[in-house]
Amino acid sequence: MSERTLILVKPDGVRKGLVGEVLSRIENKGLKLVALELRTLTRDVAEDHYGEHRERPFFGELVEFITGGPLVALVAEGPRAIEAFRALAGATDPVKAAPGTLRGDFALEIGENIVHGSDSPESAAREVKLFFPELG
Ligand code: DAT
Ligand code: MG
Repeated sequence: MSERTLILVKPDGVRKGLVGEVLSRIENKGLKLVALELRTLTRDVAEDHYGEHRERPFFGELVEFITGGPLVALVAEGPRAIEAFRALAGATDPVKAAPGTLRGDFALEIGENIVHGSDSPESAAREVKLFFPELG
């Protein structure tokens, strides 16, 4: 059974020149790309995407950061794609993320942790629709 997940190479990842590295790891893992685009998020889309964090103290900074430059949004597909990419990404806090993961290898600060990946089938459905409504 195949599933889809929404992945972002966040603005810090694009700035650091890590798009190729992230795409390589996704493809090497065997996940299939089904949509991919470089874009800069509007505040509305950013606040919608991170809606679950609206009440958190870091929400304002998070929205500033994610709208602060171009990012790469993509949808990847494969068996257990959601969990597979979360494993490639590593823990949210890059200091705790295992070496060998994207966050473990390329980030140091929690607010600038290179990538996003949907965390459940429900968020994947919501996020894929938000970023790529044409995928249905
Ligand atoms: P994840 O991105 O691993 O799904 P999350 O959904 O808990 O993590 O949080 C979304 C993003 O918000 C996270 O990638 C970075 C930022 N963030 C989370 N906790 C934070 C904190 N304590 N301080 C600053 N930014 C934080
Ligand atoms: Mg999350």
